[in-house]
Amino acid sequence: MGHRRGLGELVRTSEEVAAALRANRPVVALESTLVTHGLPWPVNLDTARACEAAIRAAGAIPATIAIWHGEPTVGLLDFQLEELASSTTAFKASRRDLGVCVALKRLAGTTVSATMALAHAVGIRVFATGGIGGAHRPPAPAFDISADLVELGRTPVLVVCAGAKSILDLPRTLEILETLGVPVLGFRTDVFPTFYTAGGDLPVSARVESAAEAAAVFRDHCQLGDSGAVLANPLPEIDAIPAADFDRARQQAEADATGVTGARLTPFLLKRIAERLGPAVLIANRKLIVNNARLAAEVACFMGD
Ligand code: PSU
Ligand code: MN
Repeated sequence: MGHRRGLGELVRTSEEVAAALRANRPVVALESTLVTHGLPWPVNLDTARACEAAIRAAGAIPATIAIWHGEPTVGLLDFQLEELASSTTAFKASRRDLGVCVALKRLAGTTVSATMALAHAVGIRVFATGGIGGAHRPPAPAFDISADLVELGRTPVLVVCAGAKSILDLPRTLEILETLGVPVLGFRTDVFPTFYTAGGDLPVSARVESAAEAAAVFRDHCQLGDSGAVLANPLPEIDAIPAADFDRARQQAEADATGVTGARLTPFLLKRIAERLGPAVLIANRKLIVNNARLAAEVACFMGD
């Protein structure tokens, strides 16, 4: 058994992303489980491309991350993105699955936890997604807690998201983030956003008013410790889904989810809810993901060296 190689040695970085990192230009990581498991074809591909375009328009370089037939890849090329988006057999890789996917040469979308690990391995500090995973609600087991939270507790990457969906136990999710030392910053909001529904009544740990302020907070946070941080960016209320409609769909989805456990639970609930609520949720979902990509790029531009 040789010495343990760093995660970074196994990672393939696209030429464009590698050049940007060498030149200290702003780079934003994007995850790919929302492409393989979160959104249906062809909205998934369209959303992924729109994120990359929004990041470029804001002056940063996008780095979509996935496992490409066994290769952890930072900066998917467009043909790779298209194959991933149209695949019906791609895996969902969280942090623990990285070694499995490499050794068994799998094609996989990476979750927030796996994407954070790969982004950090190559030196990317800012990452955009739709929503983070968290602690599930009953009847899921009390210990069904996403690896996203654990990774946030140990990897210094800023995750820009629209909060988390209320399929999760949001109070418990926020308590776990506090326990793990993860600041939850509200972007021009005092409350933790609830993805594509309006409202939310749980406080964030601090509010920031600008991308520059978010970058300053994250830089100082990293000087003082090793954990990540969340920047929660609410979807404008005008685009949001009424919370009562969402709750009804959630309850029906939970009733249908009997026997669905583990990594399948989150995609199952999201798919059922989207089916019940119709095209409005896809429009809202796409919009918030692209909003987050844009904000992440703005923050990355203020991160400096
Ligand atoms: N939340 C969403 N859409 C998603 C996900 C979460 O609204 O697509 C994905 C993300 O990739 C997240 C993962 O990292 O689900 C969490 O899965 P789990 O709960 O199995 O850890
Ligand atoms: Mn789980």
